[in-house]
Amino acid sequence: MANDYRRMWESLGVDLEAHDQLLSILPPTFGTVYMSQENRPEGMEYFNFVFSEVHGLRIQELQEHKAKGGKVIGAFCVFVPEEIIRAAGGICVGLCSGAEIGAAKAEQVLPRNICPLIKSFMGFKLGKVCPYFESCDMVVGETTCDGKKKAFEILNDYVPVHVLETPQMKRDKDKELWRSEVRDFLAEVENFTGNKVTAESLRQAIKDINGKRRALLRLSELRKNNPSPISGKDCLLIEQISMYDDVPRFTVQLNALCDELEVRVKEGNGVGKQGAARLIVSGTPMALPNWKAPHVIETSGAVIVAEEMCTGLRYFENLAPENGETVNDMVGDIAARYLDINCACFTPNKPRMDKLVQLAEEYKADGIIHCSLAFCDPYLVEANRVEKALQEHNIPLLKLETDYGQEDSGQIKTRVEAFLEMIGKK
Ligand code: BJ8
Repeated sequence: MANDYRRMWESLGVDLEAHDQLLSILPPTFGTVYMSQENRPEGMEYFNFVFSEVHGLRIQELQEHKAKGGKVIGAFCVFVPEEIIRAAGGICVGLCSGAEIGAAKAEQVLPRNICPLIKSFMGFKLGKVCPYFESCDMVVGETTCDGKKKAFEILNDYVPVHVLETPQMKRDKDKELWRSEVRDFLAEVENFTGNKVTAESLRQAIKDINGKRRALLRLSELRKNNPSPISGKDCLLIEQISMYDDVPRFTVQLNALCDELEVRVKEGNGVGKQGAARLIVSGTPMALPNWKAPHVIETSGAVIVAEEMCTGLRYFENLAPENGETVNDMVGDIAARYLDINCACFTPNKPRMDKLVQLAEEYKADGIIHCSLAFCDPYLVEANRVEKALQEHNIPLLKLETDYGQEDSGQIKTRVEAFLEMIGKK
């Protein structure tokens, strides 16, 4: 089987040597971060399996889809309306960009001091290390931040990129611009896949994606219990996998895990020590395999109960209505649903502050850790507004700025421990 996979990667044009290096890091890291946890729910088996097959089975499924004439479309942002891709018979995969691979190659076309997520996606593409990237017939970019916006021009030299113009404000004229962008995207996807999006296929795709988001919401709700029945690290893994796994299969498996967690809640069977700090993490997305900060936080004795991030609540907290009559109606509904995402690219972004205060109360959180990638201006600057809002509500906050290297793990641990001591949870 391993040989078959190697042949498959080779046929995709993956650089096998660089890919071997990536694969030599992933399993040990996964073992240290995930398999070392105690009292994990049995339902995590499926997600362990999906991760163990990260470049195997799922890639094979994508190839089978392509062999039948289907298209694979990559996305870097939760603004990409995956309902539309699905309705046109395409498969949408979230491209990870969570590892420091191919940095030297990326720096040939990008400045050194740029957000690690941007450097990572360019490094993955130029280094040909990611079979997902190499499976993509098209990539969808967006204009959320300047770094990404300009990097997509360069990426377009290597793979066709369709860029969605995401507004920076949420006024009526911005809503109209975004609606027209979503409409154009639908036409582009129809053209690219050769499949017409019908009212029926779009309604079904909305239902399917809502099903996935509902299962993720159900998982979130269960974490409101004290003790939480599952670790934050496990939930982050599930949220990361939700971006690329088969939609109906993922939904079934996650609901089965939630059934198990409901029993755990009834039995008072939770993770973490009695009285452990309950923390929310907020900030830039943590793309696979970026588990550094959650690992440090949870091995310091706290339990993460929610992620106010795009690998987290921002991805699934809003649903599109399922009763649209026409394609046009549903495009409007989808556009509205996506514009409700509280990304720091918006100004002002008060709904994000309100949401954080609300989440702290709902999840009975002892504090919030704001975790931003280095050189990410939107989140690093917005951390000031977050701090102000949380101070007004006496919610303790720790601000972290980090990248994909492991060098600062010790320093982060010291700061997390000091924070836990400050809030009386150490
Ligand atoms: S909706 S958070 S997924 S843009 S970390 S590349 S912002 S410099 S990732 Fe994001 Fe969409 Fe917003 Fe979510 Fe730029 Fe910042 Fe890098 Fe970022």
